[in-house]
Amino acid sequence: MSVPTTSAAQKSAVFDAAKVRADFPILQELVRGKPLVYLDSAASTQKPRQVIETIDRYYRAENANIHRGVYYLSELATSKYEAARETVRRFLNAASTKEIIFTSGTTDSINLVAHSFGRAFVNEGDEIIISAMEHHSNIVPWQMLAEDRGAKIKVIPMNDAGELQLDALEGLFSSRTRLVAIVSVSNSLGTVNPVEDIIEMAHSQQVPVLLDAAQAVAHAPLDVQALDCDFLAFSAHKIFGPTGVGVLYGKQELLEQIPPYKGGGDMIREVTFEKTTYSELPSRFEAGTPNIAGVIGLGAALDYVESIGREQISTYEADLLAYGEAKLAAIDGVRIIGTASQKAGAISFVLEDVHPHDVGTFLDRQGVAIRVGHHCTQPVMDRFNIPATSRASIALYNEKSDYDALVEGLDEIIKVFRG
Ligand code: 7TS
Repeated sequence: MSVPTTSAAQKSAVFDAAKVRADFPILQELVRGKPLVYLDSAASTQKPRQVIETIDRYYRAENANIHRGVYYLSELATSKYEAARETVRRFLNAASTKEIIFTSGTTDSINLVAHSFGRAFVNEGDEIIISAMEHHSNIVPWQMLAEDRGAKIKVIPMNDAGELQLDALEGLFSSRTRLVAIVSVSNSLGTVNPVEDIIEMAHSQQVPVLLDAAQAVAHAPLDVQALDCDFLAFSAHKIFGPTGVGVLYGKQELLEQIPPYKGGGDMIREVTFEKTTYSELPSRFEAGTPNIAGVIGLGAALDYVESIGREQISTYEADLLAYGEAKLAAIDGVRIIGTASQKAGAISFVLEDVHPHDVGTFLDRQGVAIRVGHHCTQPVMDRFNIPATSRASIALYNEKSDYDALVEGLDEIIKVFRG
């Protein structure tokens, strides 16, 4: 009789929220004398001890520069760094580690594509399609490119629910369209975009697609081959890893056609004063000493997520988000901004007659951390004709009691402001 093996899915068939919470030391901290209620994971997630300990161990026992030493520590650091690349490859289901470029974050990844893809493929009169709900980091690099090349930005509009209007997308394509760059999950509305449909539409016009997966990455499975996206960007700090490190996935055939972004050490084959030849993928795009500890920490973060199971996380969070939305919507004077049929992670809202900054400051005194402002999506605020929202965003360590604390805080605010 064969011994049954435990698959990752079986291991985590039951999502144990208390156990998950216990992995995050910061959630044990008191804030302003109160237990921390952390509802700002869309800005940055907290880190489990598995990640903290991996980075701690790296600096205590494994630290050296990579790709250049012939001694033990350098070889060890190199093998850990490259093992993290394989972890990312597996996590995204990319075809090869050549397709995984380490960057400093989503913003850096998008700038890399804007710069390198832009230099290779975008010329005067060409067009880039983005959407009405992009984060500034998926708007500004394209505007800079457009200005530089004399290209044009076109924008997929959205409806009052905060859903992209795909019927309008059809009409935006032209023979000059060079790229569609689109957010998978909106950070300010929580909308989950139908990226599969968008990719299919773009590919039918021979246009490649970049996905900004900064928000999507921590909430549901991601498979770049199933999606067939051409580029995908995310940041480690939004998926329980450290700040200052991120990933650009790119299809090998595309990465091979675009020039390096930054020049320096580690990305060259041979340098003379007359001419430099560049190294192979992926190091061609990783000039200089990278964030080695950060990359290794990212690997630990992805292993952590896998040990829990992305399907389990997605199911758990969907239930949690529905609970939060129902509770917030039931408050007299609360208007939820972004009511798409598919949402993940974030709930934005405005409270009648109270500025979001007052909401945020008041909640902070209760130990409740939310983000208020335009969330680096000013065009979204303009679309809804509001200056700012309050945003409560979750990750796998949140519980219904976090939303309860938020709602209690809002009830208090209403009492104060309405007398
Ligand atoms: N794209 C999206 C969709 C984002 O939500 C963010 C950060 C970025 C790109 C940029 O990521 P970075 O790691 O390069 O800075 N979003 C947020 C937020 O919602 N609150 O703070 C940062």
